[in-house]
Amino acid sequence: MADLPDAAACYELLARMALIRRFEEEAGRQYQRARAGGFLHLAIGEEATIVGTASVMREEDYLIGTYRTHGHAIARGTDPKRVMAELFGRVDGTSGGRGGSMHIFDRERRFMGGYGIVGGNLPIAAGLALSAEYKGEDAVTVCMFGDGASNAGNFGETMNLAALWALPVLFLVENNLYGMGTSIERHSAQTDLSKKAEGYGIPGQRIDGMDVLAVREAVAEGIRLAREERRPTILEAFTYRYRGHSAADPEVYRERDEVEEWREKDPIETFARRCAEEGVLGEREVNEVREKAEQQVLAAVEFAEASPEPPLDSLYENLYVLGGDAGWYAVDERSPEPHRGEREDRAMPDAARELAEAGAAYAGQPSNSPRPNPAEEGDAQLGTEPEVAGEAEDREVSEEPEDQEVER
Ligand SMILES: Cc1ncc(C[n+]2csc(CCOP(=O)(O)OP(=O)(O)O)c2C)c(N)n1
Ligand SMILES: [Mg+2]
Repeated sequence: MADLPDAAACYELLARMALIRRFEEEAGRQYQRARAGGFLHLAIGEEATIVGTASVMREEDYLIGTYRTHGHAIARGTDPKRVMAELFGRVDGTSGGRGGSMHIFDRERRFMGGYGIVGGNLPIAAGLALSAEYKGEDAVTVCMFGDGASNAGNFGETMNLAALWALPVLFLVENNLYGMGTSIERHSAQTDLSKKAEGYGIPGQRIDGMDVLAVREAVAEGIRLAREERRPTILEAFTYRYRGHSAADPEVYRERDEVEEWREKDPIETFARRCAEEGVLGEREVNEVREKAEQQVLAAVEFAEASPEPPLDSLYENLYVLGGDAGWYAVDERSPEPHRGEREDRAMPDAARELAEAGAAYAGQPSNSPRPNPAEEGDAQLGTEPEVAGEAEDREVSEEPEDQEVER
């Protein structure tokens, strides 16, 4: 077990984790109140992986993540007020209110997003690392993504180029055991994700993502390898999200007991307890950390509420369209039947099966006539969002796809 750093460093680690936890709880509440719009993916439970990583990065280093990255931006130093304003769709948000929860971005702090496309951030990370190499900079890129993303085609393409071109990049898999409602045993042929490094001749290591110090130590070494030896690494951090995949997740794929077991390893509680036991932080400091987090988050909500919505005449700013045939198309193809080797006939809970059947029935509707385009129907003015890949999938998890309002 890694030794505790000095009191100031322990205080900072605890404060960041507590702030992110409180921020995300509040984001969930504001989503229920329909103040935060779009989709919302919370990383409650994953704070040690996020904070441990960011804590050993230099200012010049790049961090890039997925759609579950409110905490990543805050860990990088982005003001929680601007993150909350982004969730509220307001002009003072990190993306001017245009991106929402999945697209937090802060170029100044070199937090490069925020991507709704699973695995979409991987090649971009290689590009960031290549640009640093090209410009002769010392910056290292840290790329964080989910266990599910490690199956994407561009995972292999990115790893190959990163290894081949000796790019200064560290890949960190946030293995929370699920890709949406699909457990790792059902989505990855190789469940030891650190072994995926072997095929590219780069180091791979598994770490305890619930232990902020273990994450710090391994990430610091991975960053050193990238910076000094131009060697990419894959780290697989075991972590867990206590909440559903997104706010619209009935969670039929896991048992309550499993969530409770992980809560007992809570990264914030265990770290606070250890700091107290070893006499590095007193009860006063631990309470102070919580109170400060509370105040910062309430101030963030107040700020977001007071920030105006983008003016209507700015609707077409920052947009580009290729060609004239813009439109949205969805492809729904799924079967409720078990796939060979999955043994779902035995292991699949009834509720999960009913859900799959409902999905298949939904997809089986006649699709030879084009799906309505919300822009053409005029719904766009009413605030209906166009569907992008991530959102379409999210909605399938909900038993009643149209009822997103009810889920909030
Ligand atoms: C290319 C692509 N395919 C499918 C989706 C739908 N989708 C959104 S999140 C997700 C699961 C990803 O799981 P994982 O990589 O483990 O990340 P986690 O959500 O657990 O953090 C899927 C399949 C998407 N957004 N993009
Ligand atoms: Mg996952």
